[in-house]
Amino acid sequence: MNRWSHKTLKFTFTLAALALGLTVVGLACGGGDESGSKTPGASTEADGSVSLDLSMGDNFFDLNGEHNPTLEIAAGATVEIKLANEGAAIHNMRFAGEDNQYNNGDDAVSDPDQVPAGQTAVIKFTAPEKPGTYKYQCDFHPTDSKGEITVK
Ligand SMILES: [Cu+2]
Repeated sequence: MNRWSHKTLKFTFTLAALALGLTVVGLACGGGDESGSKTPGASTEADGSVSLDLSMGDNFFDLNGEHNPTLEIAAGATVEIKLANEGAAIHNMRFAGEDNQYNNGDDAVSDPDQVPAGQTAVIKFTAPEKPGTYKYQCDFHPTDSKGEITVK
């Protein structure tokens, strides 16, 4: 093998390694798009279900310091939100459901529906199939403790 062909071989190998590296980076980036939620702190299971922790203060919902956060969830995902009342007042969480109206049959309400100071609760529901913006609130402080769930 002469000098030139050795150099060519080395160059080809470098190109191949570079291409492989780019492919791996490309795959890693693409995987994130399949997540069921882009909400910070939310975890998405393999089956598409979403779980996250939300605090309740006086009077606001709190996601890692963000008050009344907009939660982004995939259409049809199974959602479980663990609620912790870190305020002094009683709170809860109600999700308006598919019709985006409160106080009817398709609402989801935390269990228990009245959460005393220092206590925890869980709200479970299936995200609507139709993409859009849906409301959630605390029934005790509906003008202050409220937010939206963006279904995509
Ligand atoms: Cu409240």
